[in-house]
Amino acid sequence: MTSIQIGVVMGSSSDWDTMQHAVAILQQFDIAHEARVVSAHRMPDDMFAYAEAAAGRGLKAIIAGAGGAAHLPGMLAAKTPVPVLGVPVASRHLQGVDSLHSIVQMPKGIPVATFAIGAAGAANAALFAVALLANEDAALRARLLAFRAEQTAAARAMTLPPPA
Ligand code: RP5
Repeated sequence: MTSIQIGVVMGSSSDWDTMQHAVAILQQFDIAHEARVVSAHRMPDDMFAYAEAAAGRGLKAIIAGAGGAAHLPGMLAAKTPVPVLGVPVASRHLQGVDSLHSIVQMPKGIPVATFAIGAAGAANAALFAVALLANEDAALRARLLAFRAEQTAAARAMTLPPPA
């Protein structure tokens, strides 16, 4: 059995609409991954246990999504040397600006790589994880380059309607 390379965690099942975009990318690239709810404030002991076990389990990165006062990515990063990629989930009242600031404004010493708010950030966090893994995997790098080439071709094929 292939060991899990990337962990995808989120503060609540309500984050899944956003975080599923990370999982879809990992599936597309056939990256062994797991996805689960690990809430910083509702299950702090589980969060610590997840972080403490991550390196020993062979995880290469953790993609962590959370909304509001989004402690999860930073607290995970504080408890593991495994790189943490933070995804700000759009919140009900502040549209995710609170999540973004909570994740990106880590004090010096414990970094969290922070991505855009919402689905684009979740997908990009997964693409970033693929790029990290591709440093040690030539076949995966070739697939990542092919993925980008498809985007380039699609952009070049874009046409615009006549002015209204
Ligand atoms: C955070 O609180 C979660 O990451 C989620 O974005 C937010 C709201 O959670 P629910 O009240 O929808 O479960 O912990």
